[in-house]
Amino acid sequence: MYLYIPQWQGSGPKNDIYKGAELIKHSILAKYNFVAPDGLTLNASDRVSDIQNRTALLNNLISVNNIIRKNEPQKIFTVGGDCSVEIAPISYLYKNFNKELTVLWLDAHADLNTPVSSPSKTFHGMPLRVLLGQGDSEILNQVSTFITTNDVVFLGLRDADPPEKQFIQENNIPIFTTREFNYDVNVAVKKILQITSQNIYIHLDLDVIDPKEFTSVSVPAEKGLNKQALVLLLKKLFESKNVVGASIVEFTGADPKDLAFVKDLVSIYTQFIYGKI
Ligand SMILES: [Mn+2]
Repeated sequence: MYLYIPQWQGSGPKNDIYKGAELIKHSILAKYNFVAPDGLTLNASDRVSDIQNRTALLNNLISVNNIIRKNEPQKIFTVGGDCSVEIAPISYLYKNFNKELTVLWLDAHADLNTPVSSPSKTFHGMPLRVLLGQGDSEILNQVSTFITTNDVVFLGLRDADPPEKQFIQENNIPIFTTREFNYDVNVAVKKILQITSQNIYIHLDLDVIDPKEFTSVSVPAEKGLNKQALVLLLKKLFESKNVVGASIVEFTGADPKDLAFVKDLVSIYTQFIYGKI
């Protein structure tokens, strides 16, 4: 299924991510069969229990769970929205594929904070930790199955907070750096294919891309992936693995030129997820 989730509240006080999602929707998604969850709130809410907009985010997590459970899809392609929109899709797919799923986290950030460790208290820095079973208890109650640290591979991570770095080290989570990737994409891809399971989920926060090539993100970080290398990786993954889910998240739409690249990405995903449309 193709899910459209323009939730922005995980990114902080400004709704730039909502504007970016709407731009993608109106410019690109019209010809595909995207559905939005019922009951999604696009309002801000208070900071509670060290999470900005917590009430809105908890409500939206329940809404996304509902639409997925009602449809029971085999594959899910999600266009966001902020990074935290993927908690429900990833947890569902992990359960559906009997825990045989590698979650490939393409992101400048680790998204491994807890409400206590998070410097910003924004929820888009926490979704991977939630998927691993740690964080706000009411939010965790809405997650049906937790993944493990053995199921995660980072790609392009370069801006992790100290507690996140410690967590990654303690749990030996592999990281493919942008340097080795941009240096020889074929070698890096080969290694990624070797250490991942046959079923793959691709989380794609657009801030994994180098800000010199793509600026329309809310938390840019220097020295990112080349767009060309990213496209090659995605194509190889779709050719070699069973990609059961994927996302495009964190687009602000600040530079309209970046929309063309998002269009290319949507086109790659939709060609492979459910075949050609
Ligand atoms: Mn990020």
